[in-house]
Amino acid sequence: MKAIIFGITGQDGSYLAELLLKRDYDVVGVTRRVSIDTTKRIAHILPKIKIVEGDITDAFNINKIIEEHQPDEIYNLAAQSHVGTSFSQPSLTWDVTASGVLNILEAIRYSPRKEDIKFYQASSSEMFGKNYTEIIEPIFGKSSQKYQDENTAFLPQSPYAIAKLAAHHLVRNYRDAYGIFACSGILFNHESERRGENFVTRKITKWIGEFVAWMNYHNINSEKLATVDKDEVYIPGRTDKSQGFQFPKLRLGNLEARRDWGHAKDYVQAMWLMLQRQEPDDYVVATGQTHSVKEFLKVAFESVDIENWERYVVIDPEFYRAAEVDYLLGLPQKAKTLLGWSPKISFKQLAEAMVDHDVEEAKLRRPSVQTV
Ligand code: NAP
Ligand code: G4F
Repeated sequence: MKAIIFGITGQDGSYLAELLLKRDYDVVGVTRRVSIDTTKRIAHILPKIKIVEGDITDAFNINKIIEEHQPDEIYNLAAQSHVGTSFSQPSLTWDVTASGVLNILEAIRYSPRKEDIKFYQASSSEMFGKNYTEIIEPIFGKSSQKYQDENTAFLPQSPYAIAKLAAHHLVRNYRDAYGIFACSGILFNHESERRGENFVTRKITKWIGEFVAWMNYHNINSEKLATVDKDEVYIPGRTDKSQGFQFPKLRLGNLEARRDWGHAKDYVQAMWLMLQRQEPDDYVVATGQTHSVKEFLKVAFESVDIENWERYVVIDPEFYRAAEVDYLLGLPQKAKTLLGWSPKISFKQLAEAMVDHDVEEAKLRRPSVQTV
């Protein structure tokens, strides 16, 4: 079997490539021409995959790649995937996240191998935006009666979500109109040790890693930090800023937003399973639990024995969005029943694994211990 992955250098692309290699696929990964190396996440498997240069906004290029490599499966994970950025770069977001998908679908539509190609599109829970389904009887114990599933109407709140929704409808339309085996996975937030550093979970765990390394470097613990300034943390009695005795606080936006967070490793499994079915379809992929950004902060800080995360966080309006998605909780019943899929890694395990990873990584950057 041969698969093409668009977006192989991203978080999900790297895990999916690992999964496909384990299943003996020939993997072709499409990467953009950029001025620096973007293959950090796939460095360990590079010798086993074929890398080709391509950009999904270039229709001719995409067509050529698909014709040349004759894939059995195509996974489109490429996108301008940051919701906040989509407000400042809506046009680029549209070109990549919506039009790019059309380019791939058109290439499949006119391919002489159309019948032999299965296509996966990375749709998003952001498409639900402000909407949810509400039921009278609790379905998740006492936690909530509001959820999103395949029957919930979409109400997108950002240029990113609107582009994803356009792509989602294109996939359905090309499936119905031209008989293409095309599936959309409506994936809720999934994170990992490889998550992009400007998404909220990784931003938090990266900060914790650096902070722990800084405390170790000065041989202190968080209780010793009696002086906490508006924007920075100080070591008492050591106020000479040039000596690095201060550390900038973590600057975040809306801490009340709730997300259904899972681990990316679990979620790429669902992508593959969708393409192994007899019939193409769309599936919600989620954990069925929702947590606020505050809850993530609490679990992440507690994993390095810091109880009072509030002391180290500054609310910065820069990170508020023009329109917010307040609540996401996915009901993955269809994926469970038809794909036999369920997540293995819990919210707490996810946060702890990310913190552990970032603490270790920061240690390598700041290895020595100074005694204050
Ligand atoms: P990511 O880490 O941001 O990766 C995005 C990938 O797209 C990168 O490989 C990037 O390449 C590539 N890309 C961007 N523009 C491109 C272009 N014009 N042509 C070709 N490739 C391009 O995203 P992710 O978290 O892995 O998510 C994978 C997909 O799932 C995305 O489509 C995302 O929108 C969607 N999704 C993600 C989540 C989530 O929680 N992670 C949830 C739902 C849906 P560079 O390395 O060169 O930038
Ligand atoms: O981590 P986020 O940037 O993820 P968001 O916006 O939910 O989008 C991610 O998940 C989607 C699936 O639902 C994907 F489709 C999309 O590609 C991406 O992977 O933000 C999560 C929440 C938001 O409510 C945001 O306002 O965290 C809040 N937040 C608070 N402070 C922040 C920050 N988000 C970021 N990125 N940075 C902050 O400082």
